[in-house]
Amino acid sequence: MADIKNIIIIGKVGSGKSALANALSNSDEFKEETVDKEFESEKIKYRVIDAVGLGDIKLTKEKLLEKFEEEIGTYIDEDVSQIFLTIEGKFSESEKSLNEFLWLNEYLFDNKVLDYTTIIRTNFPNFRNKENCEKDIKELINFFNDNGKENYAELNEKVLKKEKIVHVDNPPFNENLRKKSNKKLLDYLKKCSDGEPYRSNLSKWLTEKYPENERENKTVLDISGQKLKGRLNLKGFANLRRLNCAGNQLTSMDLSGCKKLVELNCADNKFASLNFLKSVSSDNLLEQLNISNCCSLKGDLQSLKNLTKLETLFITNTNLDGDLE
Ligand SMILES: Nc1nc2c(ncn2[C@@H]2O[C@H](COP(=O)(O)OP(=O)(O)O)[C@@H](O)[C@H]2O)c(=O)[nH]1
Ligand SMILES: [Mg+2]
Repeated sequence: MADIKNIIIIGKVGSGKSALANALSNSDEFKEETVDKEFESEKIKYRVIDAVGLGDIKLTKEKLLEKFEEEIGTYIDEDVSQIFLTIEGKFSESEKSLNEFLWLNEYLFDNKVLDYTTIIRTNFPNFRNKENCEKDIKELINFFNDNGKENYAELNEKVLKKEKIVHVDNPPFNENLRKKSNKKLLDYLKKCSDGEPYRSNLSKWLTEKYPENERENKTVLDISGQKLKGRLNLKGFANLRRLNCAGNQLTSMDLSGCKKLVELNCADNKFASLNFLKSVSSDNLLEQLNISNCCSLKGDLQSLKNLTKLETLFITNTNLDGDLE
């Protein structure tokens, strides 16, 4: 779907993500739940996606990753034009969410997220004053420098020093300000509209090797031991019965396209949770599953619950807990 530009808004809970999504799409549809909305400006089609909030003390990183996969995974598997990272108020109060953002980068975005990220300073009443905005950027650069973290230095290099930052103010019920911030954001997006969108290396590799119109014929797929990294979406493999993707560095999968899967070997990978198994359909045919040697696997075995036909399970050398009935 190259004709629509996906914009994903990520940031701390309460940092103005939904207000930004509303200002951008000129609507009131973004509230608590994650939603997406399509709109058009100067003949360019956009889809804005309001992601799960970061920095929630009740969520572990693994749970957060699960939520991201469930709610925005399919968008990430398409092209992503821009990630809008919202930062509101004092930077020091955003540290937990910034760290989570950079952690998610490895699991969801091939460590390339910063090449597509723009910081949106929300709730910035002086957003029309250039000096104020520049002062704020300097302070932000200093904050990231002082912190001494490699990741933060990268935020300076790839985002701030490239002037990928927009200051806005979207207070509720202020149509006038909202229009101004809408214009500022759309002008900015138009400026970046020629840029290459984000697409994972794995998705590019898969499309090259298995063009989407040829996937339906495949019943067996062996992509083991190929140093594949990140998130694997096997959409279109509608007749796949046996999949071997063992011995890679996969961090998650979307198997919702593979309704006929009987045998799945995904041993020796970097999955953080078994959440990807939820993407198999409820009437799945899976009989054999190998998830052994996935040392980073944590959490419980809940996700195995809907595998009602499962006969054989290899599960040694993981950090999973809980009983198998
Ligand atoms: N003054 C002002 N208030 C804002 C701005 N952005 C969001 N808010 C308010 O801050 C609160 C949280 O915003 P919301 O968009 O729901 O945050 P989210 O959790 O990141 O989606 C709401 O009461 C908003 O009306 C802004 O730019 N300026
Ligand atoms: Mg919200």
